[in-house]
Amino acid sequence: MSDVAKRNAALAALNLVEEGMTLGLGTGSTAAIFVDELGKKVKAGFDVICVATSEATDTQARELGIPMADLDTAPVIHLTIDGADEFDPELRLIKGGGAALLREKIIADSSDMMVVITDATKQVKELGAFPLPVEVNLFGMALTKARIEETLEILGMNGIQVTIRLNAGGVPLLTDGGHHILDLHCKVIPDPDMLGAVLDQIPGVVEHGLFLDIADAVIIGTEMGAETIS
Ligand code: ABF
Repeated sequence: MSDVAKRNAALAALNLVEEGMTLGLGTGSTAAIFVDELGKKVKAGFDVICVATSEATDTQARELGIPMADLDTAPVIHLTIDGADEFDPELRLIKGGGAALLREKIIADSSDMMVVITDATKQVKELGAFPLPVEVNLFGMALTKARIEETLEILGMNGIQVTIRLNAGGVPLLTDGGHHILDLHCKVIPDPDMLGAVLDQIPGVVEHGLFLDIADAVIIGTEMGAETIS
């Protein structure tokens, strides 16, 4: 995605922000542009309070002087703006490429409105080309991985590679929540609702990157502007 398209999506989302709102701030490069632009409005006296979906976003926002609350003190979140790795025609998402899916989903699901900022390269007819991130507890991870692989076979999704997300140092990544991430290289997910429901039942799975019935709109940035689908 070009930075022009990202910025156009972020600016379109900024138009949705009203004085006095509590905002959820997403994670990823497009969300980071939104936070930068929001910081300019706050510097000009715009009144908002925000919660962040990751330590990285929290740090960026605080450095820009954006007032931050934590989830326990934010009574309501009016609007969350976040990125995505894929979206389909029903606005179902794959998220978690940035390893922030747990807080992203908690915040998005708790928000009155959740709006995705992205571009056409993330638009798919069927989810799955992007490896599906699944956040797993460190305890018994090998058992959880085996259960996930077995479950995929039962669903007829055979021979799917499941890999552990590594950090830049080449060791298993630890999320903000202190968990690991397994990436499911599904290639295509014929029934995201079924897969999501089944993953939710596997002991050791903390959360997964299928965001189903959560996004209210997707803003698709282009070189010329932005288009919103809802
Ligand atoms: C985040 O946005 C992640 O869930 C996802 O991986 C990322 C996409 O970021 P980018 O805007 O950099 O494409 O919410």
